[in-house]
This record gives sequence, C-alpha cells and structure tokens, in this order.
Amino acid sequence: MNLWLTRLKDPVPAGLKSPAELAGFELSHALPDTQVILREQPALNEGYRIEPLPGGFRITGGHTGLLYGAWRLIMDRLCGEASAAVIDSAPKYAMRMIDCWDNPDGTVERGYAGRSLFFRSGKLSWDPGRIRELGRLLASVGLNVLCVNNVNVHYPAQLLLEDDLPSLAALAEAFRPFGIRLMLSVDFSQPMRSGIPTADPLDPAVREWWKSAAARVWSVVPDLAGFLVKADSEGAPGPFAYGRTHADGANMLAEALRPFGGTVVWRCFVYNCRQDWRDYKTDRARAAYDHFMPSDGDFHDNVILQIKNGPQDFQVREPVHPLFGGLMKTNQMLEVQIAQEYTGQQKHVCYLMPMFKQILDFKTYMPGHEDATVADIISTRTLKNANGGIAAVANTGNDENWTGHDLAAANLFGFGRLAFDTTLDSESIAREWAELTFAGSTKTAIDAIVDILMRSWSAYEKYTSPLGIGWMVNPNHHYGPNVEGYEFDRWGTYHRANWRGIGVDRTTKGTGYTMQYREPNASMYEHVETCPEELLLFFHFIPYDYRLKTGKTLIQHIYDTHFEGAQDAADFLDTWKKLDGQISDKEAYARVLKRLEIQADSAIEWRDRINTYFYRHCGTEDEHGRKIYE
Ligand code: GCW
Repeated sequence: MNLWLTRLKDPVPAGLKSPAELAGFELSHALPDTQVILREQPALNEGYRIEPLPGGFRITGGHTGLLYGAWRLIMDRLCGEASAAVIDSAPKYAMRMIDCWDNPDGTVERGYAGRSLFFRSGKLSWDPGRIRELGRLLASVGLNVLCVNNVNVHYPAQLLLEDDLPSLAALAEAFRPFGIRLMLSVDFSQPMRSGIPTADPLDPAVREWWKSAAARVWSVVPDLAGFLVKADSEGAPGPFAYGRTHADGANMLAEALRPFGGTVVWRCFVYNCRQDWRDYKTDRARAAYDHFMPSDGDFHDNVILQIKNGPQDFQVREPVHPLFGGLMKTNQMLEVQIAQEYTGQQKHVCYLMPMFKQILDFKTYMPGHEDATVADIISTRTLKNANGGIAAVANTGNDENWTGHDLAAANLFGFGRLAFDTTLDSESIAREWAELTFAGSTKTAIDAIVDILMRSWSAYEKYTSPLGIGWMVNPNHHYGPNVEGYEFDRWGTYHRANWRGIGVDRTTKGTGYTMQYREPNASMYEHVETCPEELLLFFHFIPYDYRLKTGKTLIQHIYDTHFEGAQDAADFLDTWKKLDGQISDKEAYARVLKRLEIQADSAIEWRDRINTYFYRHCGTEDEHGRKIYE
C-alpha cells in the first residue's frame, strides 16, 4: 500500500539513477497510453513546463523539475483533470524539508506511526523497497530534503559522522533518484568525543574538528544538504555554555560546511525549560525573539534559522512567531509539525493545511515590506534571502499504512503540495488527496472525507484548550486532557486559570510579549477589543463573565465549544459509518472507523474534563442546562 499512489501497482525498481530516468519510468507505468516527451533544460532546476501536444504532452524541466512535472501530469490525470492549458511551475522554496525525529534504537520521538524507517539496533538499517516507496511519495509532492535523525542527538547517533558513514552514503544514494537530499542532525558537543576538552565554537581545535568532520561526510555524500542543529535547547549542548552566541555557534559550522555547499539549519526553539510557575515575568513565548533578534545580520549566508510556526510549541492554535517579520537580515525557514504531537497524535483526525495557510498568509508588516506575508519572508525570491524554506516534523513510520491514521496522510501530502506552491487552497489539496487515495469510492464518500478533513482542525480546537491558551495535555506523552498537567511544572506553559478567569497577560502590563510584533500587529494583540478572539487567552487574562463578540460570556463560550467539538467528533464517526461499502479500500475503511471511535470517546473525555474544571472554578451554570459534572 502506498497512500495516495495506491493505484500505481508497479513498485519503483532498484537501479534507477536519476530523477529524469525516474520520470520516464513513472510516466510509462502510470500513463501507459499517453505519449509524453521529456526534454531536460537544466536551467529550470526544479521547475517545469507541461504543454499539451496533439495526442500527448511535452514536459520541459530541470533535472528534478522533469520528475515534478511528470508527477503533476500523472496526478492530474488520475484525478481526471484534463490539462488543456500550458502549466508552468517552480517551487517557491529551495528547501522543502521533512524532519524525521528518528533515533538509532529505532524509536521515533513523537512518532505515531510505528518505528523508524531508517534505523534499527543502533544503526542505519532499512528496507530498500520501503525507502523507494517513501522516496516516491515525497517526490510526488515535491519534497526535496530529508533530515534522517532526531534533532535530539542521543548516542549513538553521533556515529553517523563517524563509523556509520558508509551506510549514510548508501541511504543518500537510495534517495538520490527522487531528488531528495539527506540532512543530518548533529550534536554540538561532538568534538568532545574525540578528546577535545571543549565544544567552544571559537576554539581552534573545535573548528578544525568540524572542518574535518564535514570533509569526511561530504566525501561520501557529496550532495548532503547540511546539518540541522538544536542547541541550548531543552538540555541540548550549545554555545551558551562557553559564553558564545548562537551566531558564533552557527557560523563556526557554516564555515566548516561552506567548501561543500552545505547549509546549517539552526533551530530557534530556545527557552528556559526550568521556569518556576510562580514567576510571572519570565515568558517562554518571548524567549526565541529575545535570544535571536540581537544577532540579526550576524549569521553567515549559509545559515538558515528554523523557526517554529508559533512562539510556544506546535499547539492547536498559536499566534505566528514574532521572529517572522522581526528578523530583517537573516535567512529564515518555517518549521511546522505534521506529527500530531499536540493535535491528537494521529489517533484523532486533524487536517492541518487550514492552519498552515493562516500562518503562511499572515502579514508581519516588516518595515519596507509591509505587504510581505510569512510565505514571502521564507521564500528565496523575496526579501533577497539567499536561502529559505519550510520544514515539517514527519508523521511517517514503519506502520503498513505509513501514518497510523489513514487520514493523517493528508497532512504529508498537503504539506508537500503547499511547500511547493503556497497559493494552493487547503480544500482543493484535501480533495485531490482524497480522490487519489480513495480512488474508486463513491462521490458521496469523497465529499464526506473532504468535509471531515476540512472540519477537523476546528473540531479538535473546540474540544481541547480554549481560545489559544494551549497545553492542558498530559505531561510527557502529551495525549489526552489534563487541565493542570503543566500548570505547576517548570516548562513555562501556564494558563493561569483561577476563580476569576483564565489567560496569560502578555501585554505591556504583563510580560510585554505583544511588543515583539511590528505595528499594527503589536497594538492589535495588546488590546482586548482588537485581539482576535481565537487568541484571546494567549494574550490576555479574561474574567469568565467577559462578553465575547458573539454576545456570549467566556464561560458559556467554553461550555458551548466543548459540547460542539465533541459533537463534531461524534458526527465524523456517524458519517463514516454511513460510508460502509462506499470506500474502495475496505481495510482502510475499518482502520479509520476504529480511530474515529477512539476520537469520539476522547473528545467526550476532553469536553467533560475541561467543562468540569471551569464549572468548579466559577460555579456558573450552563445556560442550556447540559450535563456538566461537579
Ligand atoms: O515539542 C517539543 C517536543 C520534543 C521535541 C522538541 C523540539 C525533539 O515535545 O519532543 O524534541 O519540541 O522541537 O525540539
């Protein structure tokens, strides 16, 4: 089984060498009756043109562009779309990356779809057929970089730069025909494994060590995309230990990688993870901006800062990270998470493209580029970024269906499609995915799947934490409700609910976070009246009897949305039950049914825990007299 490419019965054979060769193979197998002429034009790189000819098509494209063009044609044809017009396309971002949080022992951090596809028993080890299928899936939606190991680099992942180099080279070779380059997460303190007493980025021996490490790895993987670094974050080593800045650390690596054309992707997920809950001044949301803004302009041009979509951590709703639009002279890429760590862990359906679109379309009002959206800022063609891109934490594993929940595959597909073309809309992506994946199902079934996907993010948001406050999950594994699970902990993730109200005051009277945005966004968030209500509790402490724009009190809104969200989850299950017999893949039907049952139950648990929690705090009855436990 191969997700949205289920209908292609022929596996990719071993031995194909290049994307262009692969393009020929895919076309002849997927569209045997269509004559397609392939013409390589190297200058087009990853771009392509598809022209209808009498009786067929011509695809002109760069080395990888030909493959992307081939997939466009194949997928359009499989969806029954007649391509009568000329199509010109090229990706907006140079780096369209999947971050795998895979560990050498075969586990996947925040993995919800089985074990690693790349590692077993401490070493790189894979099923070549599966890697070819994965390559095909990723290439079909235009993803081009895969970071193979967890950003938390636990031993023996360090061996990827040492003894495991031949295996790394073989894995890179396996992905090459798909136009996919590998990236490695590295341990900033790794020189210390070779007897160097420090990892200080300004120490000559450390600098030498990284140069020779780079030379060693690029000699066997000449097209390695670069190194991904989580430094000074959640216990990971980094330059702070030596009184150095992130720019010192990143630039040291950038110099080592420069001769080989490598890029350093440096994460901005840096905050104090030992906060005292009684401390109202420290604000985790502020941390990345406070750390990185002073270094704007100091990073080498082969460094890209990788910034999570929001200032906290992949919650169901967060404001856009203020470093977007803040940083003016630094390459940036956006990091999102399709692994559904905080959005139902691939047991719940939660289609994330509507969220990603909102992030990409957000206007930051960066001076001189007032109209630029996040999508523009991270692109290589605007703001003169030398480099830029978009990355998603992967949602795949070795489960037979790749993503655990069959409907979660829509997030992998959608992420690739959006990364290639941010102008696409989430609903057409959902429809395209559903038509490809569930080909042969009834039209009613396809429509219902699209409807479930499109309602799923909002449903999840409704039955979980209200109005942008986030968290309220069980600590550590992050599945299921636990309203105060993180409230008295050290991670900086508080909701501050008490008998008067709930929310974090991030205005100038509180933590001052609002002022990290450019105007008019700063003022918009600063004032309760103009703050978008879906983020109200992220920015403000609000009393339960505060009236929202709907005229409802905050507490009534909380009750209502939780009843609605749980009802949505129940509706998804009902809808699915009615589709029995209408979905072509019976096993997938049964698997999805099971997950929707789990989701409907879990949504009730969420609803009741949250409603009861707030009822106990404020004692206000539900206006509709529904059952709220005391
Ligand atoms: O959300 C947190 C996750 C960690 C993860 C970290 C990060 C890889 O819970 O599992 O570590 O973010 O993004 O670095």
